[in-house]
Amino acid sequence: MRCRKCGQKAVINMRHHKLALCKAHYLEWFVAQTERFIKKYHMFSADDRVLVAVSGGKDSLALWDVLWRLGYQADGLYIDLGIDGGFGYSSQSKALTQAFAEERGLTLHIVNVPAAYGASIPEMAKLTHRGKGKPCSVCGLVKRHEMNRIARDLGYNVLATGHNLDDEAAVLFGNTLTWAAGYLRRQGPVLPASPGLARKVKPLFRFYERETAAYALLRGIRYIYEECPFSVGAKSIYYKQLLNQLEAKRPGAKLQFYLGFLKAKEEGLFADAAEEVAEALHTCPVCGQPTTAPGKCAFCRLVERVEAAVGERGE
Ligand code: Q46
Ligand code: ZN
Ligand code: ZN
Repeated sequence: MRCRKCGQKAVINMRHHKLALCKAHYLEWFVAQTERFIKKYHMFSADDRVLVAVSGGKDSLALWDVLWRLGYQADGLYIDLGIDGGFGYSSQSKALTQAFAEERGLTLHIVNVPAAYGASIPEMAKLTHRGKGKPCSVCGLVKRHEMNRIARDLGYNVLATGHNLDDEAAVLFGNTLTWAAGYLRRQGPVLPASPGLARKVKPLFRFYERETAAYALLRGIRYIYEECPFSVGAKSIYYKQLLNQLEAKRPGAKLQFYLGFLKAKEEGLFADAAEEVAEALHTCPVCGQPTTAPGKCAFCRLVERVEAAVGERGE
């Protein structure tokens, strides 16, 4: 297989694009495509202050690397969840993220959840009996809240995450299986800013996972290979496998599935319902973030319960 641009040996063949490229041209293509998507979907411009949520994994570090190369004002946020999993998942991923930022002279903010709230994510889930042994719902709630908080407190108007097409298609597949209209309504590469919340963007959403992995590897980015230990058995992994089977038979099916959804939304699917939801939000009296709950937001209620349980434990 030869590179379409220079005829050298190709390192990657993207069947859905009918495009094979060598290392140099692949790296160039990936950066240019990201820039194209940022513009096409009106994600942000050079004047915006972007906070990139980095986990130490390939996608978020690849995203931060690309934004840095493109000259955007992009700082990083690492949330230390206090997850060990027998191999120091959080400490390893934090060290890799810090090394990445130092090598490039980039600003990295770190939130340490156990230090800030008195319990790690798995402890919070146990103490509050949430999630049936899985800390993922607590984790999602805390991560969302902390990203919004840091963006608001430090004046970032855009929050960027490294979700790739495989992630997005799997979430869409899950939401479609249950016709979860509320989630479908808010799913997309850009979630506009609302009072108290920064705009959320996913600049890598049109890249297949193997493409972001190839970018990170070819660029020599050191990232954590292991997944979070709690991701084992997650439904999203099963959906990804199903979609991969489909993709193997029909190259491009995943991209078509997702882009078709975006087009349907653009044409008005869920449009009426979105207005009703926007009106239902109000401000949490404790943290000031928007919430649909009648009183305090879910995060503040969680923290209260964690504090009470930690107090009872006599710490
Ligand atoms: S939610 Fe669950 Fe992830 Fe949090 S506990 Fe790990 S697997 S990191 S995206
Ligand atoms: Zn080439
Ligand atoms: Zn709150």
